[in-house]
Amino acid sequence: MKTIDPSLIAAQNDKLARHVHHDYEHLGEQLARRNIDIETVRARVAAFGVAIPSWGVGTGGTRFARFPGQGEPRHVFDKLQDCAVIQQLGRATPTVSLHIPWDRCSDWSELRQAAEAGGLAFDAMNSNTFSDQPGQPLSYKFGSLTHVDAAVREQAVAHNLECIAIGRKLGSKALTVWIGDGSNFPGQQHFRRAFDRYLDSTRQIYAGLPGDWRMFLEHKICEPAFYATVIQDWGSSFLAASALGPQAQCLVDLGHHAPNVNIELIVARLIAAGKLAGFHFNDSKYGDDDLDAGSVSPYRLFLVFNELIAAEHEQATGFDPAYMLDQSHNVTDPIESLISSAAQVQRTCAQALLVDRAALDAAQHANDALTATGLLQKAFQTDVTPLLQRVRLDAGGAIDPIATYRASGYRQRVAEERPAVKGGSGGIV
Ligand code: LRH
Ligand code: MN
Repeated sequence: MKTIDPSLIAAQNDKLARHVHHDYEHLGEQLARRNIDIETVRARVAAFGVAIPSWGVGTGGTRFARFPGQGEPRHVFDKLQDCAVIQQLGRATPTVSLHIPWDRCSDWSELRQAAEAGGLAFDAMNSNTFSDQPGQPLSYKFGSLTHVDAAVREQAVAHNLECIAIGRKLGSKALTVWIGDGSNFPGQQHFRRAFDRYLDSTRQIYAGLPGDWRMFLEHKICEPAFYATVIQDWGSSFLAASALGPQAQCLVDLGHHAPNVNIELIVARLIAAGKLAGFHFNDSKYGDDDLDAGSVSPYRLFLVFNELIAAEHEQATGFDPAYMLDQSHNVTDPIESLISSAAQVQRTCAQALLVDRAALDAAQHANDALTATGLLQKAFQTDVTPLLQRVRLDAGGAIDPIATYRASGYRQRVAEERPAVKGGSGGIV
């Protein structure tokens, strides 16, 4: 795995380290005046990790077109190498979430060794019954796990069980099930029967879960179905996860809600029920835009993390969320977007750790709304850059990962090794 020469990272860091230590000490003094021990925050942030979506290291597209960049990964091993570079520089992405069949390979143990060589492990597996593969006997045009034809449902169940089998070889401990099943016309689908078929199919997948695995159900308001989606919202997902059992939980993709939905409230509800699987972090302005996390509404991301850190602080029962990115990089270098998005999510976690929880409790009990919301804004408005730089430096990463990545010429290097890819019709990958 040919990543970046560590001596280049060290040389880049040498230019900046003195400032980082100075700025870190200064931030420490500021936080100490707020009764916050920066060392405690640094330790928690250093332990924070968010998984990289394997499908995010290639250039993404929309239904209209995809404009491939230089050095597009050719296969899952190229993707892993790019993920290793993201981890080498940012030190916030120790795991990769694979998507089958996009990441199919002939030797899973070889893939596992390659990942370990790159300092990576595997997070949740993702099944794909939202598109037809070459040679696939039955089409998912009219659905998969909820299709009216039992043979199609069986095919979709078998695919999910295969994803579990692959994940077991790779050391993964979870399966994410997102299906596009739904309808485009009123009357096209019987809502209750479709949901019953979903439960019947997911029960068969659930029965195939190893005891230490989890099943993440991912809801989405629309696309590819544009009238109704079987698992359209957290309510449908929660009903299903509750019917399936304790290993089934609800995964929140930030882009899968109607505009202005209060996602942090949904998160609080799922935490209270012990049913929060985790997240697909990204950002959006209109629909499932899959934009870089925190790039449009960083305060919205902060309000989600405020609920997560509050739950951690209060030791909420069954609270063990999986953190993953799920983005489509249509106009940026995917490696740069993933490095900066992971750092943005890490930054948001750090900011949420600065909320004075005791003062917040007191303000809430006193119905002092202005003080309460002011405590959140104070944490959000704290520049934690020196802390993030220190965490990367201590972990052997790059103080300025994007500048170091660009100085490395990695993209130009892989562009020579990997044949150029022609632009093509639409599709996210
Ligand atoms: C669906 C989704 C799902 C993935 C896919 C790539 O929109 O968020 O999580 O399978 O994107
Ligand atoms: Mn998603």
